[in-house]
Amino acid sequence: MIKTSQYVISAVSKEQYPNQYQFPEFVFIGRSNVGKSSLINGLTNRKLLARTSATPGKTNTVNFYLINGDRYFVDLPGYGYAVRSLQKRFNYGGYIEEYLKTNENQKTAFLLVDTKVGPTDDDVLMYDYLLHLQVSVMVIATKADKIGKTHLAKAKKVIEMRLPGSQIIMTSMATKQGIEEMLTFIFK
Ligand SMILES: Nc1nc2c(ncn2[C@@H]2O[C@H](COP(=O)(O)OP(=O)(O)OP(=O)(O)O)[C@@H](O)[C@H]2O)c(=O)[nH]1
Ligand SMILES: [Mg+2]
Repeated sequence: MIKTSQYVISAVSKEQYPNQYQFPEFVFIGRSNVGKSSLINGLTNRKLLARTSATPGKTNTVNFYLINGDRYFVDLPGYGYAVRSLQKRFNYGGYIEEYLKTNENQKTAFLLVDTKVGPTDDDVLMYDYLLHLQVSVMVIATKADKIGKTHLAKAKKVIEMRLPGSQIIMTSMATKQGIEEMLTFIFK
């Protein structure tokens, strides 16, 4: 369903956001290394559109991708990774907050949580923050390939308990699980 995907800009402040057309935005939020950039590549069926890395902290700007010429995917820096210096954590947090508080275009948040780890305290805080800002949220459980099939239902229950009222899609970029379901949601 995604015919074209195109890198637009890596913004470091809201003045650089491409908001001249009022396109809806789908923003990928979550801990560093949870798989935000990989998910953008999986959805767009491009290997190298968004840069990924095994080392947390790869994405450090607010990256906009134009999808089918009429909506944006927004890749954010991750949060909550202890190894990062305090100043960087604060700065990256600043980018996330500045982005979420800018209300030019309609936003839908994909909050990514690691299927195996479950929602961390930071994820719970972010979930509450998004609800507080009245941004609509879809929870994306990532790396589902890392646990056995028999444990998937249990993992989903843990997410439902930690993030009450959440809608959840289980995904894996290794097996392509969940991509169709996400695309259906994005284009509905
Ligand atoms: N097994 C498995 N590994 C994955 C999956 N998705 C991503 N990864 C790996 O997880 C690591 C981090 O992926 P990224 O997409 O760079 O994560 P990110 O959330 O964008 O990280 P930051 O930009 O640092 O915030 C990479 O080594 C990916 O290959 C998945 O579905 N399954
Ligand atoms: Mg990234």
